[in-house]
Amino acid sequence: MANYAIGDLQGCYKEFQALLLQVDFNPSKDHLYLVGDIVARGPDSLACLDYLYTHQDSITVTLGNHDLHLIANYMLDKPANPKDKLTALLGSAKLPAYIAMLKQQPLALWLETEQVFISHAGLNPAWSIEQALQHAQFAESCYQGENARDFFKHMYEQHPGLWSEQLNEFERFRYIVNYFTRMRFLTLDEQLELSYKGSITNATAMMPWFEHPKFTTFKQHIVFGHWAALEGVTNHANIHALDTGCVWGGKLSLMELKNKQYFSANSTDFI
Ligand SMILES: [Mn+2]
Repeated sequence: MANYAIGDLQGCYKEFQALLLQVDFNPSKDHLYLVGDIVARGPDSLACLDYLYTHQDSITVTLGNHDLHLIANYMLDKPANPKDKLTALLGSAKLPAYIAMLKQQPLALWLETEQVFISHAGLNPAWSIEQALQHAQFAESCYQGENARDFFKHMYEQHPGLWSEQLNEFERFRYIVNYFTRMRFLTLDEQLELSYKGSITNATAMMPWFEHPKFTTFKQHIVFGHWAALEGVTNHANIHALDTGCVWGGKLSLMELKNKQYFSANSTDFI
């Protein structure tokens, strides 16, 4: 029995299958954690969800921004962006079942045995792992509850800069979702910086979230995706960036969670 994590699939089904073959993934014994962004931009989002659905007892996803966007569009009856290449998925008779499956997935996970925290974008340094899991549970109850449509309606409004107990439930939901699914940079006063789209080298008055001083003495492992431009590099042995840009011509990365051993499949082998 083994546990694995794989970075952002984004419809890269062939590389996904190649990786599972490489590690001899056995759905009847092993468990697979996907760090989110299963769908969008890549060639075969439908095949990825077909596989997840068939093996859902052996797979857990920590939802990414693209997954939440798919659910939101579905629930709010909004059209997809053509560049997301979701036509086949949106035309599938299985779509309602796939949306229901995605909605059951968490935003964050803690694996005690492996000492691994997993979420799509990482861990907000202002939160302990326990607090992060509590925030994730609140947001999950929002998108799994009967008022889910209302929460999705408010998901794209302005980010509430600071956490406060005065935030209403929609603002709290949005704040938590943004940290778990969209975070890359933090300002020097530790607020989420969502507008900057440049490189780390050119970033001024901000830092990648994992460069926060908290993480110099952080002992647990963090597994995340979302940030292909990192090319897997965080300069922290215990902070694992698994989005290695498969959909952009890079590779798909897998980590065996007990021994922290890496495997990859190059997208250029599948053109
Ligand atoms: Mn993402």
